[in-house]
Amino acid sequence: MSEHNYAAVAKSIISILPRKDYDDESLGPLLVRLAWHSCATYDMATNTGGSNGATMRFRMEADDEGNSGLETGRMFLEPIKRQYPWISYADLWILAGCVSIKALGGPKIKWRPGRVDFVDESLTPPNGRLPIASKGSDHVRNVFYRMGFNDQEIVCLMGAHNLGRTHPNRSGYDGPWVTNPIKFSNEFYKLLMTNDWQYTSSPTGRMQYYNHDKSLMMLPSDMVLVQDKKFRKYVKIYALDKQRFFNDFALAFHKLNELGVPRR
Ligand code: ZEM
Repeated sequence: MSEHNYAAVAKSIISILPRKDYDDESLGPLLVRLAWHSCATYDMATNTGGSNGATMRFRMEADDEGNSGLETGRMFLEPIKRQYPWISYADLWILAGCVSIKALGGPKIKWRPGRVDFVDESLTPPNGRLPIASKGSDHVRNVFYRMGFNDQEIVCLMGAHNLGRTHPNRSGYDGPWVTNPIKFSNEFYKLLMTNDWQYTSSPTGRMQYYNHDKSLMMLPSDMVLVQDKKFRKYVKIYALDKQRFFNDFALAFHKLNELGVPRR
């Protein structure tokens, strides 16, 4: 078996994405969220957390409330890890996110391997670094500024909510953001700009926004992007210019994937 054949791993990941029995028939969105949460613990001030280390393998991070459901994503990648035992989990999770975005019609994300799996469990970042969907613009800014992102990058990265859905048995929220949750597009921004949103309780009692027939949803933290004037400016830009969104997203997602990864 040849090592470092990341193209072969990518191909194998693409082959397991379609699944008739799962959600909207693709594992892609879940794997994008797995990659995102493996990065989203990063703290620039202490250079801790982030995708290097694959610390979500450890109980404390796996059990962080925000990571609910991601054990399923990690489980789906186990056969790939067995097929290519030389790849680190840390690289595999990020590669799976990049490959899924492209396979679902999104931009090509620049990929760099080199992450390692920590053996020392004490290097696991503390719980509570992930963003909380019920909170407002201050919280959203604090979390993303802590990672080193600016307002434009925040709005851009949130465009990943063009993919997938919220699950009552995971986060307590209910429904997809867009009409085709397995096609990467800028529809999320277009929908944010409409007035079709009612602040209502989900079946589990979480407060969220539904459209008129409850077929689509927004999290309170998504709605912040149009309530806050500085964020709203970028929502408008990305709603009107899909190509610009794709270009900016590819840069921001790559930056996310590199946070805390030691590079020579
Ligand atoms: Zn999400 N996200 N996210 N996100 N996310 C969910 C689902 C997905 C927040 C959040 O609380 C939630 C980013 C930013 C933020 C994806 C990607 C990215 C869910 C639903 C919640 C509650 C989980 C469930 O029930 O299954 C918050 C508060 C965010 C920032 C303020 C960024 C940035 C992302 C990538 C770049 C994706 C792809 C999903 C869909 C997962 C799936 O299983 O379909």
